Amino acid sequence: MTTTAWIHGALALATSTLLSTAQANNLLSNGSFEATLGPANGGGPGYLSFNAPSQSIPAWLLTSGSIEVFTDFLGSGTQLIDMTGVHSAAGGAGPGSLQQSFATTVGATYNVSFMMGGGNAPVIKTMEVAVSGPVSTAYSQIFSLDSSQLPTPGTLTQQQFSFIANDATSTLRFTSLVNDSWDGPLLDAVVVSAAAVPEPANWALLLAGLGVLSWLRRRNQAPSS
Ligand SMILES: [Ca+2]
Repeated sequence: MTTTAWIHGALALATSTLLSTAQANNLLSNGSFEATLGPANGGGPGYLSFNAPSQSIPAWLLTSGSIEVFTDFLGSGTQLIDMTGVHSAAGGAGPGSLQQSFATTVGATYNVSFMMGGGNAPVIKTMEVAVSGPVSTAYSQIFSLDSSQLPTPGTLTQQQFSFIANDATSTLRFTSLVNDSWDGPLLDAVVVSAAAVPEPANWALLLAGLGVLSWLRRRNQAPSS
């Protein structure tokens, strides 16, 4: 094996190690709502409603309002959540608030991604997304979606943000802000992962390899005397 081949091999190893570090695990359980009671109970495409307080959605806590497990929208897997289950005007408990807590390291950065969608009037679906712990709120933002702009009714779009944890336990909470909506805001594929912090040894190997490659290239390009 030549020196250059060896360096290329080492670079590939360091790069793949860095990439695998980035492919972090989901800190949430049942983030895609596939472990719920939805379709089986409904006997096929359809929905199932839950009112707060409820722990019927495994790993999640419904703290207020109502939600529905849907099976006939284009999310991830076969099930997702309609965050406004049965709205108040229809005699329901209104927009839902769904949360899950997980362990975090104070000062560490976390990436959150989720899918959001909607259908039927009103076309604008809004949802507050917050991360809080016993000490303070690390993140709070209102996500708004014009569901008439979706390529296909029922399509969901990817959303993401990052937060720095203030507490050893953080609670991610989704709260629908739409009280006269049948379909949406829809929620699916919620993933929380620790931001990749590459091992110093991997970075050192990567930088050293790049340095040697650069030196080899310069040496090869040097005019022969
Ligand atoms: Ca799903």
